[in-house]
Amino acid sequence: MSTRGLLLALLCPASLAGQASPTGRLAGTLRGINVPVDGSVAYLVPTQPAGAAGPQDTVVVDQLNLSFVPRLIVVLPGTVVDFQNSDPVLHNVFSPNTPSFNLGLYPRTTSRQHRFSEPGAYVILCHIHPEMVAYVVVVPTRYYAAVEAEGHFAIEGIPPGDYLLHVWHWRSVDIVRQVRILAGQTTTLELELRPAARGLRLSEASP
Ligand SMILES: [Cu+2]
Repeated sequence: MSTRGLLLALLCPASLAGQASPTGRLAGTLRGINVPVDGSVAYLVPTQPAGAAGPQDTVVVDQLNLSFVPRLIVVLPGTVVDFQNSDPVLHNVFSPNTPSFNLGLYPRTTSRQHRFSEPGAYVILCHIHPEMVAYVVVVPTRYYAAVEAEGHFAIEGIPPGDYLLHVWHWRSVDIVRQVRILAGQTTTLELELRPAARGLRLSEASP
């Protein structure tokens, strides 16, 4: 996973939520069992109904040198992603996940947009260039973090309460763990990421 991808994933940190009351923090360490942890996304979903998160401003994914740049983005439901084409060749952008979409063929300096309304993990492909792949992870919460290559992650400014922590990676079995966030405290936990039995799960939209 590219550094640029992780940086973009962090453009909407939880600290922007502007919580006035005391908040808590989650710090985790992820260890990969026969699978890399780089490119994982950790996010917290409240177990009690909470205010809707998102959408955010339009996010750009470029197609440059026959690659999607960045290869991983994390967005809130309803966010529009602008898939640009900076290559001197035609590209096509589609996702086989549910709900699927196909933006068709389009040339250099043009772009097509898609609104990601439903939470889930979407693999993004190009019919012309089978080596091109990107991931859009739509999370129903603004409390998320990209996991560093060493496996560390931290989510800041979390309102106290009970949550389900999800960890997603395209090659791995999803982790779901109950966590309690306390005001003024850091909740720490260690997790193990394991490879999915059948590799890339193209038919599954749920993160
Ligand atoms: Cu292409």
